[in-house]
Amino acid sequence: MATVNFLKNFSMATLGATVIAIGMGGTAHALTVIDFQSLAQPGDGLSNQGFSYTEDGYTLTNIDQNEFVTFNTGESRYLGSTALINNTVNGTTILTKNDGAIFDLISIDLGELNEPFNSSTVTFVGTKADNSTISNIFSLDGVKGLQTFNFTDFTNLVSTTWLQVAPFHQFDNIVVSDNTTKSVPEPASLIGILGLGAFGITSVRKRKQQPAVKA
Ligand SMILES: [Ca+2]
Ligand SMILES: [Ca+2]
Ligand SMILES: [Ca+2]
Repeated sequence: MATVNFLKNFSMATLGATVIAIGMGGTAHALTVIDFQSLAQPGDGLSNQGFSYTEDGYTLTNIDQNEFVTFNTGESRYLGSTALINNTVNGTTILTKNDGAIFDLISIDLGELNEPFNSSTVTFVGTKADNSTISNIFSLDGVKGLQTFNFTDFTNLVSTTWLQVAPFHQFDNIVVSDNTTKSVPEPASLIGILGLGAFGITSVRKRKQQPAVKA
């Protein structure tokens, strides 16, 4: 019910969560921005951020050997806002919603990683609740700084996956839509996805160990 959703969104917004209610065909959608600002650190250098990061009910998982990292705010490659970096060459990042519910992916900010800054191409693959997949390919402008890319048809997702391919990127401000009017995938589908992830760890850890961030 629109009224109930509005009240829920209103109370979340009052609590400081980055949730906005917008009207879309009479249904209230809650937009959430994953901005990584809780990870910000002063000074130079990098901060290790572990293999998973959760914000606003969504989790980013790194299935490779090197932890996620962030540039501290005094680092020369810091892009003006704390962004997350998969620090494994060809490393895999997976975005899921914590309760296993489906979500829509609206946009993401991508920025160059190493100096001299080069144009990266990043391919995002979304897996939908019906097991079909969708991919979008974004090319960075090669100029230091974050750029917003809008997804096309990244709806009804159970996960989205992308790789840290040379010359590498950092990501920030992931905008997702929590559409509670849609169905929830079967638990078996989620177990299948986690199983694939576990297979990935075995093969990936043997051959992908180089850090993406230049020392
Ligand atoms: Ca947030
Ligand atoms: Ca940020
Ligand atoms: Ca750029």
